[in-house]
Amino acid sequence: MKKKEMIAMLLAGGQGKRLKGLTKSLAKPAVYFGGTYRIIDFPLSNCTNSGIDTVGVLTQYEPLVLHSYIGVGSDWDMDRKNGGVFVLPPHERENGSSWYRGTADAISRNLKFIDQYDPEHLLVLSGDHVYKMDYTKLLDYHKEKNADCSISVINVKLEEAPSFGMINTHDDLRIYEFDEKPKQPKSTLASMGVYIFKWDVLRKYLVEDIDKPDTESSHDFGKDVVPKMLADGLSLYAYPFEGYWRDVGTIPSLWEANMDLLNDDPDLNLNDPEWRIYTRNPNEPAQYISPDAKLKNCIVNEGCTVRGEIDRSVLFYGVEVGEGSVITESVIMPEVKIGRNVRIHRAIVDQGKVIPDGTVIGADREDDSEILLINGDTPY
Ligand code: ADQ
Ligand code: ADP
Repeated sequence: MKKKEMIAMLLAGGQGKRLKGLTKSLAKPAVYFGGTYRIIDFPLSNCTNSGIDTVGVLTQYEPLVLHSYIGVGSDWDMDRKNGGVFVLPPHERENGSSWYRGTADAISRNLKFIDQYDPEHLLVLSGDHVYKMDYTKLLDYHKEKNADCSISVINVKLEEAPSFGMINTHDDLRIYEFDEKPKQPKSTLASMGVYIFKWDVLRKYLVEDIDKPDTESSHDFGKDVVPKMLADGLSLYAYPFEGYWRDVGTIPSLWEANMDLLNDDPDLNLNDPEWRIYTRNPNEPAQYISPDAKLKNCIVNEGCTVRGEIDRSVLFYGVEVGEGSVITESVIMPEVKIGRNVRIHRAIVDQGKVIPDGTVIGADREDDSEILLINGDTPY
Protein backbone atom coordinates (compact mmCIF):
# COMPACT_ATOMS: atom_id res chain seq x y z
CA MET A 1 0.00 0.00 0.00
CA LYS A 2 1.24 3.47 -0.83
CA LYS A 3 2.46 5.54 2.11
CA LYS A 4 0.21 8.51 2.93
CA GLU A 5 1.12 11.67 4.78
CA MET A 6 -2.28 11.66 6.53
CA ILE A 7 -5.43 9.57 6.49
CA ALA A 8 -8.70 10.26 8.34
CA MET A 9 -10.71 8.15 10.76
CA LEU A 10 -14.29 9.28 11.06
CA LEU A 11 -16.10 8.25 14.25
CA ALA A 12 -19.65 7.49 13.22
CA GLY A 13 -20.72 5.01 15.85
CA GLY A 14 -22.48 7.23 18.35
CA GLN A 15 -26.00 6.49 19.32
CA GLY A 16 -27.08 10.10 19.71
CA LYS A 17 -29.32 9.48 22.68
CA ARG A 18 -30.03 13.19 22.99
CA LEU A 19 -31.75 13.15 19.59
CA LYS A 20 -34.29 10.80 21.13
CA GLY A 21 -36.77 9.38 18.62
CA LEU A 22 -34.81 10.53 15.58
CA THR A 23 -31.99 8.10 16.22
CA LYS A 24 -34.05 5.10 17.25
CA SER A 25 -33.14 3.21 14.11
CA LEU A 26 -30.53 5.58 12.74
CA ALA A 27 -27.01 6.45 13.82
CA LYS A 28 -26.63 10.15 14.57
CA PRO A 29 -24.31 10.80 11.58
CA ALA A 30 -27.07 9.45 9.30
CA VAL A 31 -29.64 11.98 10.55
CA TYR A 32 -30.88 14.34 7.83
CA PHE A 33 -29.92 18.00 7.71
CA GLY A 34 -30.61 21.04 5.56
CA GLY A 35 -33.20 19.68 3.13
CA THR A 36 -30.73 17.53 1.21
CA TYR A 37 -27.97 16.21 3.41
CA ARG A 38 -27.17 13.72 6.12
CA ILE A 39 -24.83 14.99 8.87
CA ILE A 40 -22.01 12.68 7.74
CA ASP A 41 -21.93 14.44 4.34
CA PHE A 42 -20.14 17.33 6.06
CA PRO A 43 -17.00 15.58 7.35
CA LEU A 44 -16.88 13.37 4.25
CA SER A 45 -17.10 16.36 1.90
CA ASN A 46 -14.58 18.28 4.02
CA CYS A 47 -12.18 15.37 3.52
CA THR A 48 -12.73 15.31 -0.24
CA ASN A 49 -12.35 19.09 -0.52
CA SER A 50 -9.20 18.99 1.65
CA GLY A 51 -7.63 16.41 -0.65
CA ILE A 52 -7.76 13.59 1.92
CA ASP A 53 -8.40 10.50 -0.16
CA THR A 54 -8.36 7.75 2.47
CA VAL A 55 -11.06 7.71 5.14
CA GLY A 56 -12.02 4.93 7.55
CA VAL A 57 -15.57 5.28 8.83
CA LEU A 58 -16.11 3.62 12.22
CA THR A 59 -19.66 2.49 12.67
CA GLN A 60 -21.37 0.71 15.49
CA TYR A 61 -24.85 1.75 16.49
CA GLU A 62 -27.48 1.08 13.77
CA PRO A 63 -24.88 0.71 11.02
CA LEU A 64 -27.08 -0.55 8.19
CA VAL A 65 -28.33 2.78 6.89
CA LEU A 66 -24.84 4.28 7.08
CA HIS A 67 -23.25 1.32 5.30
CA SER A 68 -25.66 1.38 2.41
CA TYR A 69 -25.60 5.17 2.28
CA ILE A 70 -21.81 5.43 2.04
CA GLY A 71 -21.49 2.51 -0.36
CA VAL A 72 -18.19 2.83 -2.23
CA GLY A 73 -18.06 6.55 -1.59
CA SER A 74 -18.68 7.62 -5.17
CA ASP A 75 -21.06 10.40 -4.09
CA TRP A 76 -18.18 12.10 -2.28
CA ASP A 77 -15.73 11.31 -5.07
CA MET A 78 -13.98 8.79 -2.81
CA ASP A 79 -14.18 5.70 -5.01
CA ARG A 80 -10.51 5.94 -5.81
CA LYS A 81 -8.03 3.35 -6.97
CA ASN A 82 -5.53 4.96 -4.65
CA GLY A 83 -7.36 5.34 -1.32
CA GLY A 84 -11.11 5.47 -0.83
CA VAL A 85 -13.68 5.33 1.94
CA PHE A 86 -13.78 2.19 4.09
CA VAL A 87 -16.60 1.36 6.46
CA LEU A 88 -15.12 -0.34 9.54
CA PRO A 89 -17.69 -2.02 11.80
CA PRO A 90 -16.51 -3.56 15.09
CA HIS A 91 -15.05 -7.05 14.74
CA GLU A 92 -14.29 -9.68 17.37
CA ARG A 93 -11.10 -9.37 19.37
CA GLU A 94 -9.21 -12.43 20.57
CA ASN A 95 -10.71 -11.95 24.02
CA GLY A 96 -14.18 -12.08 22.53
CA SER A 97 -15.35 -8.50 23.08
CA SER A 98 -16.83 -7.16 19.91
CA TRP A 99 -18.30 -3.76 20.77
CA TYR A 100 -16.20 -0.60 20.48
CA ARG A 101 -15.93 0.57 24.06
CA GLY A 102 -15.10 4.21 23.39
CA THR A 103 -13.79 6.43 20.63
CA ALA A 104 -10.13 5.56 21.26
CA ASP A 105 -10.98 1.85 21.38
CA ALA A 106 -12.66 2.17 17.99
CA ILE A 107 -9.39 3.47 16.51
CA SER A 108 -7.20 1.01 18.46
CA ARG A 109 -9.06 -1.92 16.99
CA ASN A 110 -8.27 -0.74 13.50
CA LEU A 111 -4.50 -0.33 13.86
CA LYS A 112 -3.94 -2.74 10.99
CA PHE A 113 -6.10 -0.67 8.71
CA ILE A 114 -4.14 2.49 9.55
CA ASP A 115 -0.71 0.79 9.48
CA GLN A 116 -1.27 -0.25 5.86
CA TYR A 117 -0.76 3.40 4.90
CA ASP A 118 2.09 4.07 7.34
CA PRO A 119 0.82 7.66 7.80
CA GLU A 120 2.80 10.39 9.49
CA HIS A 121 -0.35 11.99 10.86
CA LEU A 122 -3.83 10.77 11.71
CA LEU A 123 -6.87 13.00 11.43
CA VAL A 124 -9.64 11.93 13.84
CA LEU A 125 -13.08 13.32 13.10
CA SER A 126 -16.50 13.15 14.61
CA GLY A 127 -19.49 12.29 12.45
CA ASP A 128 -21.87 14.52 14.37
CA HIS A 129 -21.11 18.07 13.29
CA VAL A 130 -22.22 20.49 10.64
CA TYR A 131 -19.37 22.71 9.37
CA LYS A 132 -17.10 23.43 6.45
CA MET A 133 -13.43 23.05 7.30
CA ASP A 134 -10.23 22.84 5.34
CA TYR A 135 -8.28 20.19 7.23
CA THR A 136 -5.08 21.02 5.31
CA LYS A 137 -4.91 24.29 7.28
CA LEU A 138 -5.04 22.32 10.52
CA LEU A 139 -2.31 20.02 9.19
CA ASP A 140 -0.10 23.00 8.24
CA TYR A 141 -0.57 24.42 11.74
CA HIS A 142 0.15 21.04 13.34
CA LYS A 143 3.41 20.75 11.38
CA GLU A 144 4.39 24.35 12.03
CA LYS A 145 3.97 23.79 15.79
CA ASN A 146 5.60 20.39 15.54
CA ALA A 147 2.75 19.23 17.80
CA ASP A 148 2.10 15.69 18.97
CA CYS A 149 -1.57 16.53 18.83
CA SER A 150 -3.50 19.53 17.49
CA ILE A 151 -7.11 20.04 18.47
CA SER A 152 -9.46 22.29 16.58
CA VAL A 153 -11.28 24.61 18.99
CA ILE A 154 -14.11 27.09 18.98
CA ASN A 155 -15.52 29.53 21.52
CA VAL A 156 -18.80 28.49 23.11
CA LYS A 157 -21.06 30.12 25.68
CA LEU A 158 -20.14 29.30 29.28
CA GLU A 159 -23.49 27.56 29.84
CA GLU A 160 -22.74 25.22 26.90
CA ALA A 161 -19.27 24.35 28.19
CA PRO A 162 -20.35 21.29 30.27
CA SER A 163 -21.23 19.45 27.02
CA PHE A 164 -17.75 19.72 25.54
CA GLY A 165 -14.10 19.02 26.15
CA MET A 166 -12.89 22.37 27.52
CA ILE A 167 -9.39 23.67 26.93
CA ASN A 168 -7.01 26.18 28.50
CA THR A 169 -3.94 27.36 26.62
CA HIS A 170 -0.88 29.54 27.10
CA ASP A 171 -0.56 32.62 24.86
CA ASP A 172 1.14 30.56 22.16
CA LEU A 173 -1.94 28.26 22.15
CA ARG A 174 -0.12 25.38 23.77
CA ILE A 175 -2.71 23.44 25.77
CA TYR A 176 -2.07 23.06 29.51
CA GLU A 177 -5.51 21.90 30.58
CA PHE A 178 -8.18 19.68 29.06
CA ASP A 179 -11.40 18.94 30.98
CA GLU A 180 -13.88 16.58 29.35
CA LYS A 181 -17.42 17.81 30.03
CA PRO A 182 -16.52 19.78 33.20
CA LYS A 183 -19.29 20.55 35.68
CA GLN A 184 -17.51 23.79 36.56
CA PRO A 185 -15.89 24.97 33.33
CA LYS A 186 -12.82 27.18 33.58
CA SER A 187 -12.78 28.40 29.98
CA THR A 188 -15.02 28.84 26.94
CA LEU A 189 -12.65 27.24 24.45
CA ALA A 190 -14.26 23.97 23.35
CA SER A 191 -12.73 21.04 21.51
CA MET A 192 -14.57 20.35 18.26
CA GLY A 193 -13.61 16.69 18.47
CA VAL A 194 -11.35 17.23 15.43
CA TYR A 195 -7.80 16.09 16.17
CA ILE A 196 -4.56 15.56 14.26
CA PHE A 197 -2.04 13.29 15.98
CA LYS A 198 1.47 12.24 15.06
CA TRP A 199 0.62 8.65 14.26
CA ASP A 200 3.65 7.03 15.88
CA VAL A 201 2.91 8.92 19.12
CA LEU A 202 -0.81 8.15 19.18
CA ARG A 203 -0.19 4.53 18.26
CA LYS A 204 1.86 3.98 21.44
CA TYR A 205 -0.90 5.49 23.58
CA LEU A 206 -3.58 3.39 21.94
CA VAL A 207 -1.63 0.16 22.35
CA GLU A 208 -1.17 0.99 26.03
CA ASP A 209 -4.81 1.97 26.51
CA ILE A 210 -6.45 -0.98 24.79
CA ASP A 211 -5.23 -3.47 27.39
CA LYS A 212 -6.27 -1.39 30.37
CA PRO A 213 -9.29 -2.81 32.19
CA ASP A 214 -12.51 -0.84 31.76
CA THR A 215 -12.27 0.18 35.42
CA GLU A 216 -9.11 2.16 34.58
CA SER A 217 -10.01 3.63 31.22
CA SER A 218 -13.16 4.34 29.26
CA HIS A 219 -10.99 4.16 26.12
CA ASP A 220 -12.12 7.59 25.00
CA PHE A 221 -10.11 10.41 23.41
CA GLY A 222 -11.57 13.20 25.52
CA LYS A 223 -11.72 11.30 28.79
CA ASP A 224 -8.54 9.24 28.64
CA VAL A 225 -6.07 9.62 25.78
CA VAL A 226 -5.80 13.42 25.50
CA PRO A 227 -5.56 13.99 29.31
CA LYS A 228 -2.89 11.26 29.55
CA MET A 229 -0.82 12.88 26.78
CA LEU A 230 -1.08 16.20 28.57
CA ALA A 231 -0.08 14.68 31.90
CA ASP A 232 2.96 13.13 30.17
CA GLY A 233 4.08 16.59 29.01
CA LEU A 234 3.51 16.04 25.29
CA SER A 235 3.04 19.05 23.06
CA LEU A 236 -0.64 19.66 22.37
CA TYR A 237 -1.85 22.78 20.58
CA ALA A 238 -5.24 24.38 20.04
CA TYR A 239 -6.13 25.45 16.52
CA PRO A 240 -8.74 28.25 16.55
CA PHE A 241 -11.36 27.46 13.94
CA GLU A 242 -13.18 30.38 12.40
CA GLY A 243 -16.53 29.73 10.83
CA TYR A 244 -19.88 28.08 11.42
CA TRP A 245 -19.73 24.89 13.47
CA ARG A 246 -22.64 23.22 15.21
CA ASP A 247 -23.00 20.08 17.25
CA VAL A 248 -26.50 19.11 16.12
CA GLY A 249 -26.83 16.50 18.86
CA THR A 250 -30.12 17.65 20.38
CA ILE A 251 -33.58 18.31 18.95
CA PRO A 252 -33.39 22.10 19.59
CA SER A 253 -29.88 22.38 18.12
CA LEU A 254 -30.81 20.33 15.05
CA TRP A 255 -33.89 22.50 14.53
CA GLU A 256 -31.95 25.71 15.03
CA ALA A 257 -29.17 24.76 12.63
CA ASN A 258 -31.81 23.99 9.98
CA MET A 259 -33.47 27.36 10.65
CA ASP A 260 -30.07 29.10 10.34
CA LEU A 261 -30.07 28.11 6.67
CA LEU A 262 -33.18 30.22 6.06
CA ASN A 263 -31.34 33.50 6.66
CA ASP A 264 -30.86 35.53 3.53
CA ASP A 265 -27.10 35.37 3.95
CA PRO A 266 -26.62 32.25 6.11
CA ASP A 267 -23.47 31.80 8.16
CA LEU A 268 -23.21 28.31 6.70
CA ASN A 269 -23.28 28.94 2.95
CA LEU A 270 -24.16 25.68 1.22
CA ASN A 271 -24.13 27.31 -2.19
CA ASP A 272 -20.38 27.68 -2.27
CA PRO A 273 -18.77 26.47 -5.49
CA GLU A 274 -15.38 26.46 -3.71
CA TRP A 275 -16.59 24.07 -1.02
CA ARG A 276 -19.38 21.79 -2.17
CA ILE A 277 -21.07 19.52 0.33
CA TYR A 278 -21.72 16.30 -1.53
CA THR A 279 -24.61 13.97 -0.84
CA ARG A 280 -26.40 11.01 -2.33
CA ASN A 281 -28.97 12.11 -4.87
CA PRO A 282 -32.43 10.68 -4.09
CA ASN A 283 -33.34 10.80 -7.80
CA GLU A 284 -36.78 12.25 -7.29
CA PRO A 285 -38.76 14.23 -9.86
CA ALA A 286 -38.79 18.02 -9.69
CA GLN A 287 -40.99 19.54 -7.01
CA TYR A 288 -44.58 20.48 -7.83
CA ILE A 289 -46.14 23.65 -6.38
CA SER A 290 -49.92 23.86 -6.94
CA PRO A 291 -51.72 27.10 -7.97
CA ASP A 292 -53.07 27.58 -4.42
CA ALA A 293 -49.80 26.96 -2.63
CA LYS A 294 -47.99 29.76 -0.81
CA LEU A 295 -44.31 29.45 -0.05
CA LYS A 296 -42.13 31.93 1.79
CA ASN A 297 -38.63 31.72 3.21
CA CYS A 298 -38.25 27.98 2.89
CA ILE A 299 -36.08 25.21 1.50
CA VAL A 300 -38.05 22.68 -0.55
CA ASN A 301 -36.19 19.71 -1.99
CA GLU A 302 -37.01 17.64 -5.06
CA GLY A 303 -39.95 15.25 -5.22
CA CYS A 304 -42.12 17.49 -3.01
CA THR A 305 -45.75 18.26 -3.85
CA VAL A 306 -47.00 21.38 -2.09
CA ARG A 307 -50.68 22.37 -2.13
CA GLY A 308 -50.68 24.28 1.18
CA GLU A 309 -48.72 27.08 2.84
CA ILE A 310 -45.10 26.86 3.92
CA ASP A 311 -43.36 29.57 5.91
CA ARG A 312 -39.83 29.45 7.45
CA SER A 313 -39.49 25.70 7.05
CA VAL A 314 -37.23 23.05 5.56
CA LEU A 315 -38.79 20.24 3.47
CA PHE A 316 -36.64 17.26 2.52
CA TYR A 317 -37.30 15.18 -0.59
CA GLY A 318 -40.62 13.54 -1.37
CA VAL A 319 -42.78 15.49 1.10
CA GLU A 320 -46.47 16.01 0.33
CA VAL A 321 -48.43 18.90 1.83
CA GLY A 322 -52.19 18.83 1.22
CA GLU A 323 -54.60 21.68 0.51
CA GLY A 324 -55.31 24.09 3.35
CA SER A 325 -52.38 22.91 5.45
CA VAL A 326 -50.07 25.47 7.04
CA ILE A 327 -46.50 24.58 8.03
CA THR A 328 -44.46 27.15 9.96
CA GLU A 329 -40.95 27.06 11.48
CA SER A 330 -40.68 23.32 11.01
CA VAL A 331 -38.34 20.71 9.63
CA ILE A 332 -40.09 18.02 7.59
CA MET A 333 -37.91 14.97 6.97
CA PRO A 334 -38.08 12.92 3.71
CA GLU A 335 -41.24 11.23 2.46
CA VAL A 336 -43.58 12.72 5.07
CA LYS A 337 -47.18 12.80 3.87
CA ILE A 338 -49.16 15.68 5.34
CA GLY A 339 -52.91 15.59 4.67
CA ARG A 340 -55.32 18.51 4.24
CA ASN A 341 -55.98 21.30 6.74
CA VAL A 342 -53.09 20.28 8.97
CA ARG A 343 -51.24 22.87 11.05
CA ILE A 344 -47.67 22.28 12.12
CA HIS A 345 -45.71 24.88 14.07
CA ARG A 346 -42.17 24.59 15.46
CA ALA A 347 -41.76 20.85 15.05
CA ILE A 348 -39.48 18.27 13.48
CA VAL A 349 -41.46 15.56 11.67
CA ASP A 350 -39.52 12.34 11.20
CA GLN A 351 -39.05 10.48 7.92
CA GLY A 352 -42.05 8.72 6.42
CA LYS A 353 -44.59 9.97 8.96
CA VAL A 354 -48.19 10.23 7.72
CA ILE A 355 -50.14 13.12 9.25
CA PRO A 356 -53.91 12.73 8.86
CA ASP A 357 -56.24 15.52 7.65
CA GLY A 358 -57.04 18.19 10.23
CA THR A 359 -54.21 17.37 12.68
CA VAL A 360 -52.89 20.31 14.72
CA ILE A 361 -49.30 20.02 15.92
CA GLY A 362 -47.86 22.75 18.10
CA ALA A 363 -49.95 25.53 16.54
CA ASP A 364 -52.39 25.86 19.43
CA ARG A 365 -49.79 26.31 22.19
CA GLU A 366 -49.38 29.43 24.27
CA ASP A 367 -45.76 28.67 24.95
CA ASP A 368 -44.13 27.43 21.76
CA SER A 369 -40.54 27.51 23.00
CA GLU A 370 -40.23 23.70 22.94
CA ILE A 371 -39.54 22.11 19.56
CA LEU A 372 -41.85 19.13 19.13
CA LEU A 373 -40.65 15.85 17.69
CA ILE A 374 -43.24 13.95 15.66
CA ASN A 375 -42.13 10.40 14.88
CA GLY A 376 -43.37 6.81 14.79
CA ASP A 377 -44.24 6.95 18.50
CA THR A 378 -46.58 9.93 18.15
CA PRO A 379 -50.20 8.73 18.32
CA TYR A 380 -51.53 9.72 14.90
P1 ADQ B 1 -19.05 13.76 22.40
O1 ADQ B 1 -19.64 14.20 21.14
O2 ADQ B 1 -19.94 13.67 23.58
O3 ADQ B 1 -17.75 14.68 22.78
P2 ADQ B 1 -18.74 10.99 21.83
O4 ADQ B 1 -20.10 10.68 22.27
O5 ADQ B 1 -17.64 10.12 22.27
O6 ADQ B 1 -18.27 12.43 22.24
O7 ADQ B 1 -18.80 11.05 20.24
C1 ADQ B 1 -17.73 11.46 19.40
C2 ADQ B 1 -17.92 10.86 18.02
O8 ADQ B 1 -17.64 9.49 18.04
C3 ADQ B 1 -19.34 10.95 17.47
O9 ADQ B 1 -19.25 11.19 16.08
C4 ADQ B 1 -19.94 9.61 17.71
O10 ADQ B 1 -20.89 9.32 16.71
C5 ADQ B 1 -18.74 8.73 17.60
N1 ADQ B 1 -18.70 7.58 18.49
C6 ADQ B 1 -19.01 7.54 19.80
N2 ADQ B 1 -18.74 6.32 20.31
C7 ADQ B 1 -18.25 5.58 19.29
C8 ADQ B 1 -17.78 4.25 19.17
N3 ADQ B 1 -17.76 3.47 20.22
N4 ADQ B 1 -17.38 3.82 17.96
C9 ADQ B 1 -17.36 4.64 16.90
N5 ADQ B 1 -17.77 5.91 16.94
C10 ADQ B 1 -18.21 6.39 18.11
C11 ADQ B 1 -16.66 14.78 21.84
C12 ADQ B 1 -15.36 15.05 22.59
C13 ADQ B 1 -15.41 16.43 23.26
C14 ADQ B 1 -15.73 17.47 22.23
C15 ADQ B 1 -17.03 17.11 21.53
C16 ADQ B 1 -17.35 18.07 20.41
O11 ADQ B 1 -15.11 14.02 23.52
O12 ADQ B 1 -14.19 16.71 23.90
O13 ADQ B 1 -15.84 18.75 22.84
O14 ADQ B 1 -16.92 15.81 20.94
O15 ADQ B 1 -18.67 17.85 19.98
P1 ADP C 1 -25.34 11.69 22.96
O1 ADP C 1 -26.04 12.48 21.92
O2 ADP C 1 -26.29 11.14 23.97
O3 ADP C 1 -24.15 12.38 23.58
P2 ADP C 1 -23.45 10.09 21.49
O4 ADP C 1 -23.67 9.64 20.12
O5 ADP C 1 -22.50 11.24 21.62
O6 ADP C 1 -24.83 10.43 22.19
O7 ADP C 1 -23.00 8.86 22.34
C1 ADP C 1 -23.15 8.88 23.71
C2 ADP C 1 -22.33 7.79 24.36
O8 ADP C 1 -22.87 6.50 24.03
C3 ADP C 1 -20.90 7.79 23.92
O9 ADP C 1 -20.11 7.78 25.07
C4 ADP C 1 -20.72 6.55 23.13
O10 ADP C 1 -19.48 5.94 23.36
C5 ADP C 1 -21.83 5.65 23.63
N1 ADP C 1 -22.31 4.78 22.57
C6 ADP C 1 -22.44 5.08 21.30
N2 ADP C 1 -22.92 4.04 20.61
C7 ADP C 1 -23.12 3.05 21.50
C8 ADP C 1 -23.60 1.72 21.42
N3 ADP C 1 -23.98 1.20 20.27
N4 ADP C 1 -23.68 1.00 22.53
C9 ADP C 1 -23.28 1.51 23.70
N5 ADP C 1 -22.81 2.75 23.83
C10 ADP C 1 -22.72 3.52 22.75
